[in-house]
Amino acid sequence: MIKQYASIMSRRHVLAGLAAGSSLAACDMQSSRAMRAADTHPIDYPTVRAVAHMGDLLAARTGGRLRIKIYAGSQLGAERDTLEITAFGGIDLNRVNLAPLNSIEPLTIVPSLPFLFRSKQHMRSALDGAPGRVILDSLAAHDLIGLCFYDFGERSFYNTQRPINTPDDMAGLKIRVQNSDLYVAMIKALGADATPMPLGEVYQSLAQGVVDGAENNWPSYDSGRHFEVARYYSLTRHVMAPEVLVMSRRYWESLTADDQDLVRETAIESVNYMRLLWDERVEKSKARILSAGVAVNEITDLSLFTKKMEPIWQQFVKTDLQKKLVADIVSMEVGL
Ligand code: GTR
Repeated sequence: MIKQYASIMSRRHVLAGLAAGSSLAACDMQSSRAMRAADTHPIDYPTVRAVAHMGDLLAARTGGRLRIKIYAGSQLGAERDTLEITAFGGIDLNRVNLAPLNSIEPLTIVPSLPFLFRSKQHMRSALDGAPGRVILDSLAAHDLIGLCFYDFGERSFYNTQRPINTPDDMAGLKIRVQNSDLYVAMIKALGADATPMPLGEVYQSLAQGVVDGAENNWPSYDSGRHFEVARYYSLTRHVMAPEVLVMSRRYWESLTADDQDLVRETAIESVNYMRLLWDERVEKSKARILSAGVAVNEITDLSLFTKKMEPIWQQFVKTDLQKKLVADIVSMEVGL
């Protein structure tokens, strides 16, 4: 309780500081302070290190005029809240998953669809190419400038009760999801109950039985130490939804055109750096989880899951633009 209170107070403290900072005149923004960046993950996580790398590149190329200060580990709140703050300009840079953007921008639903990408290469090609550009650009209407996507890996289910081999094994399980109707629908389609909650609350909720399970990639299952309490990890690999780095429109518009180019350039450069870190981190997390004795199982008949989730596509892909994006991504020819 005391710990919780302390964390609320320290978040208030940080947010109060940000609010004071956001009253700075726009033209003073770049010269007077570092860009404030939020991430839900701890400081050693690949997304955080990638944004730190972008900050190093920016500082090196501008003699320290453009810099990034990172508030990692959900210091500024859950992703949904930090996105709102970013949209009104209280946070300059924010690395989030696409899920909390699903209710804000319908195009972000597309890469979040279950079983959309056939491989990591397929995901990378789609996001590095025209489909990715269209999605990043769609965020401007919401006062967010989409800078780049980062790799995500694959989300699979973990729980405290039993291995999942077929959707029947999910019946009655309470599964934590991100704040997104799409994720709620996915869990329901598999016959389980969905409980949306911020990432920071998952460990405790698993330990106390508030939820029976959750779904995430190897690094997040590891990093949040969820594997200590949820000892079954079943490799459904149902979603490969990417991470995204956005800048507040307010900060973006305070930059000169040359600085905007530099921000875009360094963000893109941070993607390759992140991918190296990511691939390494997936292997490390996997090794740590396996050596901790977690029961990990492959799914023999994945089609049982894909069939159950098929109606989700019809339910969430409604606009012509979404449909075109889906068709463009599905028809991409890429090696495995
Ligand atoms: C992680 C992702 C976070 C957040 C988290 C969650 O894998 O990197 O941005 O979406 O999952 O489940 O809340």
